[in-house]
Amino acid sequence: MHPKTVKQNIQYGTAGFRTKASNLGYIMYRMGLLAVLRSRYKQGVIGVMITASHNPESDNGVKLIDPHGEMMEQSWEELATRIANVQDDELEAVIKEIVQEYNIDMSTRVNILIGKDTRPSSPSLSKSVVDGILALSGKPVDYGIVTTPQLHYFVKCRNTQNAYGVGTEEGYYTKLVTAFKKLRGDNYTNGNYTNRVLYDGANGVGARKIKYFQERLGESLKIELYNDAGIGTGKLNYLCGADYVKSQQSFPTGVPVEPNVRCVSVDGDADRIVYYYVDEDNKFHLLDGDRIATLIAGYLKELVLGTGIDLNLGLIQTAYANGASTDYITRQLQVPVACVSTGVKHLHHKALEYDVGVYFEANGHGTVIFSKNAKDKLNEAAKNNSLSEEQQKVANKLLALIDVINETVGDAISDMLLVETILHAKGWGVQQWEETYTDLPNKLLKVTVEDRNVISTKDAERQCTTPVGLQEEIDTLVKKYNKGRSFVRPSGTEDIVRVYAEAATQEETDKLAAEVATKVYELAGGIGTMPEIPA
Ligand code: G16
Repeated sequence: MHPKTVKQNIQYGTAGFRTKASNLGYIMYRMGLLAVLRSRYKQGVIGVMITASHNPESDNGVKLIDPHGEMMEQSWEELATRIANVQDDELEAVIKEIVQEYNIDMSTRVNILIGKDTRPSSPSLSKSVVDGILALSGKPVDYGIVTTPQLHYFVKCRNTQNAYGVGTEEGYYTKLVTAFKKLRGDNYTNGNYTNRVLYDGANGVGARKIKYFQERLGESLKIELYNDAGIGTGKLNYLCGADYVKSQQSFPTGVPVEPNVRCVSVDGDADRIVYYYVDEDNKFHLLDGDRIATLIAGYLKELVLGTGIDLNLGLIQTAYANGASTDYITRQLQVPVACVSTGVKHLHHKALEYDVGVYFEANGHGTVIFSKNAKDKLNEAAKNNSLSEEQQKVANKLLALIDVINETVGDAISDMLLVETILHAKGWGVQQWEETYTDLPNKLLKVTVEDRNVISTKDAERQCTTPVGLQEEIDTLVKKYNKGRSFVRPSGTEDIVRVYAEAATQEETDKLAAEVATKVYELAGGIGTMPEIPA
């Protein structure tokens, strides 16, 4: 039914398979098969999300969700790759091999939850996933158009028999909004904080779903929606959305420019968010994932101290984190920081080591997870009369805050509600938030090369090991600049190499980024136009 149409092997990337939508039919069918195997192996409900998130509208992709609601365990990525790339006439044998290797009981009936974003290609790809699930006698449960984090939430709810929350869209909105309103109380403004935010929906599913929040939040948070174009208009993520705003460091199209007003952009499947504003001089200010992480970690640390409970809190970043943010977190907030490779799967995994694990990528992808120990202790503290009234109050506040958070994965809308809650509690406007530290100027560039796999990295992607000589060139360039830092890595979602640079001034940063990009072009088989170095 779904023959293999592409000769070249496809790679499992940062967040599953992602490529031109027209090449994905057979991959989706095969991921339907894999989801059934995984579900039987784990004896739990699995999710399949059809989305290419921040990529252009013509791309699509698939993300697999494990029973706890997190991304599929990495050890199974190799199986996904094996199934995706095998020839049609060998597919059945490979499935049998895996069933044997993992001792999978094929008699159980399993539920696979399917969600999709608003891409025009998503309905037919979803049909291919359904065919794959049915071929192995699994039961597809179609949630239709939902955000990626919603599907993660539904999977977790199903696997906890709704203990985590009610596994429906209504259940999701009710959980988040009830907790948000409880924390906000009757005073919607506080000090410099105003209850108004301009929201860029990236012309995707995040625009659709925010409407349900608008209805339920009412005056408690006035969200003005922009970039809500219909399906198939070609406008998804185009000149707007979280990835555009972060990588271009500029204001998106379609959102009115009002000085000093808080704005947010989400991406194509609403799992990332960035904040920004323009000042009176029309200067653009970005508050990205690093800023969100520091705001959250600082506030949580205050609350944890306020309860008097001993909980260990840590923050997880990637090499893209601005050096100034890491400095601020370690020195000022005194919160330990770990650095891992790009991809929420890596950050989430590391965050599980803490009682309170805050993780964020600079691109706005992140959340907070609380250990069972932390939740048990907080629940005890909230009822423990030997603690002071204030300590009990703070424990209750933290418990409500946990309900605003989608712990399964980065969730743009839940993150926004969390940031708004913290700003409200502190009485901060966006400027006070920004004043906590000064970002080092930074720049992201993309270089197209013949084969991005010629670049390999180590040390959480901060050093590149091949092509030979490239790291030495980067080291030499970095040394020329005050506070210079740069690294390169192959993207796992786009067919390009990413270059990151930061330095003391924007001018130096732009130069360093372009020089490093040129070295990548020369040593890693660049194609197309050569990067230009500013004079
Ligand atoms: C995905 C991952 C993120 C990652 C991003 C870019 O996000 O979930 O963790 O930061 O891709 O990855 P890369 O630099 O490898 O292209 P999304 O929002 O596109 O699904």
